[in-house]
Amino acid sequence: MRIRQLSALLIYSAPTGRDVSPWMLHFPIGLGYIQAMLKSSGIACHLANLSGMGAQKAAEYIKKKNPRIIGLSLFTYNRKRCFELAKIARAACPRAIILAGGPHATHLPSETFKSCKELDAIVCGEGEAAMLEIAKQIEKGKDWKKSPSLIFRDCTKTPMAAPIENLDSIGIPVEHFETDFLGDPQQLSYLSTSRGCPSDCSFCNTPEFWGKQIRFRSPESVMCEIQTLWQEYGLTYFNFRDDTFTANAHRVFDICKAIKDSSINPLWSCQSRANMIDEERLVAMIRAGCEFIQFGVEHGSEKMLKALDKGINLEQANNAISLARKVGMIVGIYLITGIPNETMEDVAQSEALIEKLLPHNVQLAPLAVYPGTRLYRELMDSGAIPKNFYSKAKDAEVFARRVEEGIMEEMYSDFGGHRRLIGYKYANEVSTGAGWSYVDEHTAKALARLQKAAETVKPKARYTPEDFKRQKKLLGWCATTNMLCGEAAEDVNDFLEARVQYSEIIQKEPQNPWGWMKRSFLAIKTGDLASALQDVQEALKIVPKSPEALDAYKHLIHTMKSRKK
Ligand code: B12
Ligand code: SF4
Repeated sequence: MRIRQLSALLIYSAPTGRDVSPWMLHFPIGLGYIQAMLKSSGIACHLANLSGMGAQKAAEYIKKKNPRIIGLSLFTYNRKRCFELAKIARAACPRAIILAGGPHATHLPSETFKSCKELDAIVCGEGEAAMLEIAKQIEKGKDWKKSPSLIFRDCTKTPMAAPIENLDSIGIPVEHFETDFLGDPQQLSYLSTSRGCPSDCSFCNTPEFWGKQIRFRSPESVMCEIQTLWQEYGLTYFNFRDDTFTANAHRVFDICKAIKDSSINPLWSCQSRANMIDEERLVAMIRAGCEFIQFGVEHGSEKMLKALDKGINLEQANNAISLARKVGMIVGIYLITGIPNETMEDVAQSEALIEKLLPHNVQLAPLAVYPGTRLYRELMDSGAIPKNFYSKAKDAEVFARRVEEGIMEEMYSDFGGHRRLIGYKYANEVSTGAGWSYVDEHTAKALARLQKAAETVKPKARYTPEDFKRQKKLLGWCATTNMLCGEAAEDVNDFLEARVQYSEIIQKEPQNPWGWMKRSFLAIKTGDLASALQDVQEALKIVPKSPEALDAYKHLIHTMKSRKK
């Protein structure tokens, strides 16, 4: 198929600077899906991650690409950077059509137009069908403004495109990649294999953005993506980031079977809901390499769960986590605090929940107000947040229980017996990954208490040798369990036991790179560099492009050479 002149340049850009989380720099794979759709219809499309790039360099880059359409991916956390970029893009390519898509633009179009005078239109919701139509019309020299899913500055809209029923028809991003400044290939390990969520949590925009009907990619398409990433980028660990990966039991079994039947042995993680999991699914998942599962438990108080419309209760949370612990996965939970009307008694219930459920990992966050959520609308209707809330707010993420400024506290230190002022810190300051926000005193205290509870529970949450024995009896041979058992042994410096566990993986599954890699990393730790080199070379025979194995190999060669000198 003939690829024509560059039709679309799709850009992501996140702010960089003080304490910005590396997650901010992840290129949104949504743009990869749009590229896949355009390119498979013969429309040239390029992706670029301009995060952290200076204005002049960005302008030069965009000018050189000279695209007909410039598409910007607009999330709440990158909105300010995106608006700056639109200005740069307009100056660089005065005749280009500048479009924005993504959750922030979709849910807050008037605020977005007000903050960004360079935008020609916003593409609402799912972007592929709309972008394909726009690009086609432009190629034909016709009026693109009649394409679906558009909203214009004067508030006129075109009808929404129907949701794409067959997600496989879009194509797989990595098979079409043409990118600049993509950065670390490990970010491609985040997979999106479904769209939509049947639940209705008050703080989440997914139901409004993607709809309550879940659409799934087929297991074949998912497997093809994993295999391509394995071969092309050497990825051996994948993160399913579907809102609820486990929603459809049959699909879970099919994906697990496809992984087991394939010639590769990836490890992976996923996210689930406490009411959409059972032992059968968990057993199939861990056997197929799922070592880490996260549940959106959110709170330890039934009253707060209701306030969040979470649609699960504590019994379900308890049951799901007990089952995940029974099969032996590493278990993570998400918890929210700083909910309007939440009291310290409610927070104490979340602490008790942590102690009872024994999660290995707790992701703690103050309740944030995102556009497209019921929480946003309720706070707006009650006057708790102003109309142009997000264009005014200087921070990336705005919390439900916030204060405008933190309380500045002086910090002192002792120098030779003299107390000296060494600087200032802001009390109640919370890093949002893209900047800083201030939460009220209740939220700050709750965060500190829960953080402490999460730390305190860690040693108790660890699986014991008896736990591993029980898990092995339940599962039979399972390389994932051996790996976790080896890691647990390493944690208590029982390197001999760790080696036994990894060696058994090698013996039973010589084609599984994880046995070789783990044993090699262990040997590096214990100083047995010759064995480490042998093992990592075996791993590289299986996954020649593995970034971790290549790093270890280079490190070993370098260290061994310098020791010889
Ligand atoms: C995977 C994921 C991540 C991964 C990112 C991996 C990656 N490389 O993409 C990780 C774990 C790093 C992550 C982190 C965070 N995430 Co996140 N994440 C998701 C998740 C679960 C899936 C994203 C995805 O792949 N979706 C599928 C693709 C197809 O959708 P998409 O990217 O939105 O793109 C489509 C449309 O938006 C639109 N579109 C997007 N851009 C453009 C541009 C143009 C020009 C057009 C025409 C169309 C268009 O068309 C695309 C194709 O249909 C979503 C929830 C969800 N279901 O979408 C949350 C979500 C995007 N994350 C969210 C948040 C808040 C975060 C964090 C801030 C969380 C935190 N507190 O730390 C961080 C930091 C953000 C960052 N930059 O990384 C929010 C964003 C809300 C908002 N209004 O901005 C979401 C929507 C979750 C939610 N429901 O609240 N996240
Ligand atoms: S938080 Fe999770 S379960 Fe709740 S609506 Fe959003 S995606 Fe669905």
